[in-house]
Amino acid sequence: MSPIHPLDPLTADEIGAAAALVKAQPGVTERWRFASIDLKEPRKQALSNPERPPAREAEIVGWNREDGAAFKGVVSLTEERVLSWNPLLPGEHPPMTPDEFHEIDAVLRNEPGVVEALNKRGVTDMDLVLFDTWAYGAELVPERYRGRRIAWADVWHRNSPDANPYANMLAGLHPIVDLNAMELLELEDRDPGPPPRIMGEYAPGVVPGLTLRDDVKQLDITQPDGPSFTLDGHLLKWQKWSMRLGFNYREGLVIHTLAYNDRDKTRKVAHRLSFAEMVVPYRDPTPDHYRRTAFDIGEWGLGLMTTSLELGCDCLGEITYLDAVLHDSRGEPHTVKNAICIHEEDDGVLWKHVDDHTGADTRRMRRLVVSFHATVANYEYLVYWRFYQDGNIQCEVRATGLMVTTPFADGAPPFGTVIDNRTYAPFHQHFIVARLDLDVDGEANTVYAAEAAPVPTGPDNPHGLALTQKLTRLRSESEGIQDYDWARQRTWKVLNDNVANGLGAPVGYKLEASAAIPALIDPNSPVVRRARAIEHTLWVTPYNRDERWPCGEFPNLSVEDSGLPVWTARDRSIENTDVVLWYVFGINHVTRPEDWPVMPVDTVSFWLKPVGFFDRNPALDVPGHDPAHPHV
Ligand SMILES: [Cu+2]
Repeated sequence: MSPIHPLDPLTADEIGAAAALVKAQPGVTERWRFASIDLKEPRKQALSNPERPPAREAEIVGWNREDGAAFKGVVSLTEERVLSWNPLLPGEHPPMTPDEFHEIDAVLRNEPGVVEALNKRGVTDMDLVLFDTWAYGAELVPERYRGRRIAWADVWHRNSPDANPYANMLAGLHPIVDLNAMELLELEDRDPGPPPRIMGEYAPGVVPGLTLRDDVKQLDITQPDGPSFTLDGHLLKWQKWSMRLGFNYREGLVIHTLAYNDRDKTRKVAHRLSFAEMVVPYRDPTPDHYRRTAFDIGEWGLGLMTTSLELGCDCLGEITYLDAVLHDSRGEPHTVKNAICIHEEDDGVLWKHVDDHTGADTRRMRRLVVSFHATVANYEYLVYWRFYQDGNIQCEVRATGLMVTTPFADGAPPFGTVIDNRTYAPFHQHFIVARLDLDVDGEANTVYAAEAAPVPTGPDNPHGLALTQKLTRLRSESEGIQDYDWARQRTWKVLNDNVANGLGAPVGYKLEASAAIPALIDPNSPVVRRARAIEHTLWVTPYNRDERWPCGEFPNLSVEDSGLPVWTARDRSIENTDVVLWYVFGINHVTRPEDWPVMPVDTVSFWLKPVGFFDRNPALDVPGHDPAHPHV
């Protein structure tokens, strides 16, 4: 075992020790719950001297179920003491916890009023019922329940124990619950009319008349000599790339201290890459859906929703797994086995030319893939960070799982697509905010908007074909708020003006704005007020260790986005300094019949690519198929 590195996630022992320190505080009783116990990451400067590692600290959010009083604090694991323990601000609520999801399910299925409502609809076997609890935005909470730890739920019914749990929404039936009192506050019960007859099954055993294809031959991926990467603790090295892997309850996988070894020099590319928020508003104002906006990271936590990966299904080939250590709401640690998958893939041709004299020169591309999968109730998000031999970095997200669908009585609402008999799937969007703390050859970076600029026809351009590139230096946070511009093919270059490449130009990486989606929503709507971050493709801030959550630290039951719009209102300088890019991308999910009853992956990605970081193609040294014959 290698010693703990300052960026390693908390171990089970550390989580237990952190919880014990808080529980020993006066007034912290059995009625307390913990939403998060996470590494308080050291400042960048504190990492510079490996001889003197910074103290291990944990950040904890907990609350008292008795009165709802919530606190946040920091404990020193090195000194074994509580450093701070302060109340949250009014209106701030700790995120939802998986334990509450399960506890309220147990309450609801034994609640006489709920059982009676289900019986009225012909549902008598409670084992076939799923209570799916969602968080609220504060503005949509009924006045009489304001200030409570309140949530609402859908009720779903499966046809048999093996059947799709999300096939049949019991439309119109929505418990409203208090998660501190763990009680039903009221039951919305509207008559949706008779349920439609549908085929909502995806598992072979329950899909009627399904014949599996018989022309799929075996496909094996083997690496008899093992993979070309090494993993030492959380330090991952592959060819010229190196990085440290982190993991936490909220973001899931984190890529730390990413560097590329260039001619025996370790050149930093990024200090930290992660997903900081995900906002999923359903764009359907009908009674079953108007509250349905999920903050899958801020309310629920991608880390807490991370599931174990299975060899041969989730990952194919020579796989190395890393476990993740998380905790429950009582502060007890537990391990998610095989939470992170590391492997390398063949990815087709890297470069090629066929010469009349020397023949073909072809190099095959390899990529290193670090991935994790999160199941957020009905939906799955599969996240892949990919590192390429030519310095490219790709971040891909695959959305799959089970859509929210709803029966209708007569006339499909225009806010979705009909996907089965009298059943529609509401339109919705998945906005993901990636937090990209790039440090291109050091911290002093500047972001430039780069646009294709066609030159008007004139004496110097008589045929009207000239094209130039326009670079706009983004000097302050207000200038750093950027939108994608298809007409100008806008990208963003992160340049280090203090380091020149061999051509005399500043070294850099660019962010290619693929998968950017516009908000397409009234800026005054309650959803946007909670998630102003989704209104733009890119935000740029100067690095601040405490600025982590673009829609605010506590989106659960929030009114306003207290993250990016508040920080950037100061309009700080972002020139020649340590910048953080916040990239908003995702899926504008106009639902399809083909997404039913289980959705084939919908794939989106964005790229970070070197621009002048190298002087020429850095992958000339990738060996060919047969090194004895260099042109083969
Ligand atoms: Cu979707």
